[in-house]
Amino acid sequence: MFKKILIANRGEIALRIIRACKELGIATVAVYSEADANSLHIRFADEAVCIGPAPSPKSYLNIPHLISAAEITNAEAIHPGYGFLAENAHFADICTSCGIVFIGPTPEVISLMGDKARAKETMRSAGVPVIPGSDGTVHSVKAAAEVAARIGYPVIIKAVAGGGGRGMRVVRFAHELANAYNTAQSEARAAFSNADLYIEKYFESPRHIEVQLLGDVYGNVVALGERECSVQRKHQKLIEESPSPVVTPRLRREMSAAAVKGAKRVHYSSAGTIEFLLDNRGHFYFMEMNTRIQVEHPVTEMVFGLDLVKEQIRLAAGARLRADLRFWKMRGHALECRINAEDPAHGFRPSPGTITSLHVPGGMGVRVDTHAYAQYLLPPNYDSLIAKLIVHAPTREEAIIRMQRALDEFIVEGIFTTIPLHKQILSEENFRSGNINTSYIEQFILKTNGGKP
Ligand code: MV4
Repeated sequence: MFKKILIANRGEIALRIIRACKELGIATVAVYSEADANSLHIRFADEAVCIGPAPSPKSYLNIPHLISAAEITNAEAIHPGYGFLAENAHFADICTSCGIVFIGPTPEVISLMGDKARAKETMRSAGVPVIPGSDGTVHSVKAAAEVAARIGYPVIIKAVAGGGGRGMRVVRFAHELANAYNTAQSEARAAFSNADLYIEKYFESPRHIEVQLLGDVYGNVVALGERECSVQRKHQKLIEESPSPVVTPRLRREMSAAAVKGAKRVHYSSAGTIEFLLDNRGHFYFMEMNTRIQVEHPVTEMVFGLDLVKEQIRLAAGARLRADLRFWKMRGHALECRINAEDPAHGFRPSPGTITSLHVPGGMGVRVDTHAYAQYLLPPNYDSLIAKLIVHAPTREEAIIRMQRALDEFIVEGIFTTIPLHKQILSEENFRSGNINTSYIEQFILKTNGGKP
């Protein structure tokens, strides 16, 4: 096992990784930008190294600075968390060349899954159902029009280097195709320095359901149930849960088997997630694979009673996947609300500043993953997640009641947060009956009252 790990991240996930390391008896090195000098991850790590000024490209994305910090502290491995360099194949490759273990899959797999068209082709050839569309990329309006005519409108044009909702264009009629194609191409070139596009059948209001995976370097892969992530706004998830209210034991077996088959095909060797789109007929299709630990991993942890970050670290150290994991069963229901420093009453505008007072909920079945504390000055430079409130209860109904109780106890003063929005969603009838899809927020929350919760 590693003796010392450097955490190339900040915020709640840096604390989450430090906690796992402490329980594994591994020493930790925090890195921080000048804007994060008063952050908790520095306090709880054994050592801390400043890696540059506030803007991420100069600090948390600065590969030479991170490698130097690992070298001067003798860290044997780097945990990238999520975001920043977590899915950067070049960074994973540099770590390996410098004799530092990158805690994640191989650079080859990161790079393959980062190309959404190649990822899809790989999954299709492994026998995983994929969304009907172009074979690989399309290189002209004419080629796109031929695919669209074959699969039928509406279609969606996506950037191969996109993902997470960036660089997409929905096309409802043939006469809109040329314009959408050219716009998508320019946007993709500007945003990702890669203009390649692919095209697929567009599903209206699908559900977003993802399967958690763990794989080892010996070819063993296990699926740990699904997470329902349909409650999102502009591709930012707001609430996640496990299990999904619509996934039956049979559908779970089918999705898990497909996800395991796909992961085995690429020799996947870490914690990872396969995202599926579930249509209104109950058919599921591969969408993307995320090669990192995800923000919403705690809902899976709560229903399995398993520490995914500890397992991910053990796997990176070359451990075999625990053979008994295949037989573990999900227990109860977990919900996660993302508490962001944003004002939902004013278009979710960011709300940085000082948290003047803070009271965090507790009690049975309540978990709060946060780096916030009273008098913490939230810097404006990074994402607005300040806490993840996770509850676990025997049933979905009880989990919802427990979440309402915990949200009522959560007091954050000095900044605006998404807490009032979460209270509104949890009392809304469609959410309570599990009638949610990717249009849920636009349909039932924002349309009803002009965005004011
Ligand atoms: C789609 C789709 C409908 N049809 N693809 C958005 C994020 C990226 N992972 C892919 N996304 C979508 N792809 C087809 N063929 C609808 C979405 C989508 C979505 C997916 C998951 C979660 C939220 C979403 C919100 C809007 C659209």
